[in-house]
Amino acid sequence: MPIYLGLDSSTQSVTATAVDIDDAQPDRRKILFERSFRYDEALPGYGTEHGVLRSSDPRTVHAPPLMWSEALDRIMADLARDTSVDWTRLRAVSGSAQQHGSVYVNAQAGQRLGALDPSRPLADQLRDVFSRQTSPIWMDSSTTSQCAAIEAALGGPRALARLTGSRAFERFTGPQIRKFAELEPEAYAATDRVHLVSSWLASLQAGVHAAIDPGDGSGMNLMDLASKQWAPEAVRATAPGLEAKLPPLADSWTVVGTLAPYWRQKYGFPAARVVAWSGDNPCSLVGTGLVREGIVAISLGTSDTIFGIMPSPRPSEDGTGHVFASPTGAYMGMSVFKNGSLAREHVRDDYGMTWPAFSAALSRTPAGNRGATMLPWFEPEITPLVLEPGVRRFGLDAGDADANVRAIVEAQMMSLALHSRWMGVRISTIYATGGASANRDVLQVMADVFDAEVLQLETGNSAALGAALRAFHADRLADGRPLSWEDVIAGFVLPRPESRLKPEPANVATYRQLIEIYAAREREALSG
Ligand code: XUL
Repeated sequence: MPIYLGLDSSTQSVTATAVDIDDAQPDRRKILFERSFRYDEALPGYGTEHGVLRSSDPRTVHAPPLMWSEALDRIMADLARDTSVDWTRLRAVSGSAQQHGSVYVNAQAGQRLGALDPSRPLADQLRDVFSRQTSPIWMDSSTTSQCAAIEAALGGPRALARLTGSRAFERFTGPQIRKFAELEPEAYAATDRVHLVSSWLASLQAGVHAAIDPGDGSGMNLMDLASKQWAPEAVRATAPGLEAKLPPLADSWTVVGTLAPYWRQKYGFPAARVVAWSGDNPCSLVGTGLVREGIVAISLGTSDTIFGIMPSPRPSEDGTGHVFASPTGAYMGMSVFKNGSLAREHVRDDYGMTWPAFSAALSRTPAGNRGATMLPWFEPEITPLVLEPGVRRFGLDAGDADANVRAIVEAQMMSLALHSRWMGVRISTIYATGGASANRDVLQVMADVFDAEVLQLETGNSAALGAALRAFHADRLADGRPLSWEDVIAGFVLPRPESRLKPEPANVATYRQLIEIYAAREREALSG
């Protein structure tokens, strides 16, 4: 029986999920192995906090690409050490990575990738290949002027959104590349290849420069969403000579190589296929089973995201959301909120609570919070765009711990609902995933605000599972035995029926009014 491995290199941690697939007996498919560690704890030498490096400017947020690389080595070592799994059955590997982050490497990188020495630690062999020591990540919002310049060159935000699926966003890779080229022209000139986190880690696994998949490529403001090729006018408007520095784009199911000798000789893995990596949200789409239109998923992770499949690309007219290519070949609509887990943790810590105490506070307080609301912008926000962070309270006493707990959760859910209206989907069912989806008090607020049923999924890590299932799909395709996406996900991503939460009609009515008040407060704050 073959084993498929999915890795997820996320903002704060790395996770591995391996699945066991018995074709003859779909009911015996199972998750075989799950392992995760946090960068701050496992690799403290990089000095990250919550996986990132901050500066005095809250808009600038980076992370070391060497840390992501070392983390990959570390998790592969952890896998190999687990002798309860017969890793010789490993057929294919793929991965998921935080989106938008860029990795800049010099001309030595190609040769180095092909000659990684199993007798030496991976990190020691990569130290001198980065032409930029730290990578801007999705939490970075420091490129407003570059966004404006790119939009202007392409005929405005709507024209750019029609071409690439999104207007220019500060965290998107194109504006980030432009900033680097403007501020550090020499280092930019010394850059041979600009990878995404996903394509860089795939390159390490395969030992050759790997392609970028259209799912993650859609987060760059550089890809023509219709053709899934680089858009020459966008590439030209971004930075000089960029066309020669971008890896090619290739379908998400492309086999980019086999596990390089480094992994085989050092850890005893077989020559498994390496399938193009993608972004965490595109992978989660597969890992939550959203391979057809109708249902949406909400992931409550470091960022909160809401997404669902779209058969054809319909860019968001109000400029808040994104259309990405889906790794299934269709498209996906998505909105992203930066004040997700870190904002929830902020409130929890400010009031000295544990998670159970946070939940208890939520269940003690009434839906609608007696009209008290919060705009939860602990950090600069992506949706809606807020560059100057600051929490605003309306009729809410900062000293009232319980009311603040309810206020943050209600604010997040109302914001998710408000800023996904552009997708034009009547949401009747939501699959909840990500760390905070374990909290049923939070999910009840979700059900009531959206007036929709909410179901929890079996696995919290839908991105790593999605990557493993993408590896399975691509492996079968490469063998000339393709499977439909329904057959790929069967048996894995079923929501737990007993987890179903139904909206409470009285609460739904409360939120129908409160969301308009929230929207007005948000508009006022943004215009002031
Ligand atoms: C997506 C985004 C975030 C990151 C988090 O556009 O910015 O969801 O992918 O990992």
